[in-house]
Amino acid sequence: MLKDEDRIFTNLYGMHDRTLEGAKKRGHWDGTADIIGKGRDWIIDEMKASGLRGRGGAGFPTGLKWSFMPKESDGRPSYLVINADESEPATCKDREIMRHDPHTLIEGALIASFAMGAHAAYIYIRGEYIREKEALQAAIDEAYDKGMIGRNACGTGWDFDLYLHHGAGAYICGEETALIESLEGKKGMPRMKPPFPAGSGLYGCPTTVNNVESIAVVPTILRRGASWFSGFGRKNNSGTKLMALTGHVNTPCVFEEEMSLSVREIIEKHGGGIRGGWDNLKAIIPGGASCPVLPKHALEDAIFDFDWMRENRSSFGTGCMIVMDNSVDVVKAVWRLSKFFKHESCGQCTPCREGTGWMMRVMDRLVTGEAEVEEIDMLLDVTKQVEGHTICALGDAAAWPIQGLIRHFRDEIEDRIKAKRTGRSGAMAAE
Ligand code: L3W
Ligand code: SF4
Repeated sequence: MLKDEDRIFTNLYGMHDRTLEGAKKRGHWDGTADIIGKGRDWIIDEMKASGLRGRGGAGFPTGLKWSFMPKESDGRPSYLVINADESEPATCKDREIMRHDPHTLIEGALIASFAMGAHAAYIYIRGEYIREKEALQAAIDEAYDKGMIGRNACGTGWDFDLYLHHGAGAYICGEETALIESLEGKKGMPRMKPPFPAGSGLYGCPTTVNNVESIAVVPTILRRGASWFSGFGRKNNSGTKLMALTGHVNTPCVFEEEMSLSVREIIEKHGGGIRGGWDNLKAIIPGGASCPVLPKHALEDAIFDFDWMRENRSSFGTGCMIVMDNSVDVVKAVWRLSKFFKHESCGQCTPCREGTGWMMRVMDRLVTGEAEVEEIDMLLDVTKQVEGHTICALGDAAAWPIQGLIRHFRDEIEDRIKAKRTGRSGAMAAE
């Protein structure tokens, strides 16, 4: 369990002063110029050694991603883009950083941009995050006023500009290339990859897109050392992480914890246990709507990290867990997600545009029990036609929860179809 002194985010609940002065008192902006003075290679090597994996859902190694950026400029500027379009259902961790600890993000943006040779960074913030935008902009203005960023940032000789861009509320703009398109003033539609943004990103220039939390942890990692950070969690799953618990725990919350604790420890320590006790647990969705649901029997020894979740056919995602107790109609819960993905598909590629519609319509019939039992396998087949055949991960994200539902809760789907046939009240009407 993480001790208080090991926390990176010291103002998660907004109990302290979030201004520059308050942030400095809590240890932020301490020795920033010294860190930059150690040079680009040192910073990137430390980030690699820390084992930090991207905190936005995909878990790609951060230091490795930075190393893809060109060492020498070919005449094009390099950019850092920070993905603050936090829109994943139940994911609400980055918002706490921007509301209460914005200077961790700004200091991280400066150091990360320097390491990648970028003189400018953009933060793309979710359209619905109005208060967060205000808090962050106030902190950016203050950092400019006090010379922490801008010309000769922190007295390092490095010029650095930070821009805050307010999105318009489309989930797909959290996909990194759609976000770049949107920043360029176009419709937020994903691009084919490759090229990855490091080769051709914002305005066709080398770009790295990182999640808010991935950037906000950088200064503390570099101050305390890579081995301090990698000392938490298991190999390949290191560090501390902002996590959240929503749903049927006694105390839903956002918190910082070390990686690789058990799911049960996380729920009991931070969530105050399941409403009605552990035996009343039905299932979890580990870290975002795209992560396949896991039933209670799979969770007795579950470890909350990237590798365990992948090995058990789910995903750690953002680490923001949805907890469902036995009162939950899990078929209906996944049906609701299928509506979400259908609604948020940008419609650019056929398997996703048509497939999300097909999946939702079959789910409509399953949830009311009006489908035929054979349609369960037909639905599974449709998910496989979508998975891996789309431009961006939204297609996969729409397919995986349904696959997880069929894998673990097929009997519940069949029961409601049979109940409908026999006139029993097992099948609930979809809202
Ligand atoms: C250079 C290569 N760069 C990969 C980079 C790539 C990207 C990062 C990860 O989806 C997932 C999605 C959601 N050369 C590279 C390379 N990169 N290979 O690494 O890439 P990738 O493709 O693994 O993932 P992605 O497309 O970024 C993200 C899942 O996260 N998710 C979403 C959460 C949503 C939020 C939110 O609302 N804030 O976090 C939750 O599970 O479904 O599967 O930068 O360019 N060879
Ligand atoms: Fe758009 Fe869906 Fe294709 Fe992604 S997978 S580009 S969201 S249509």
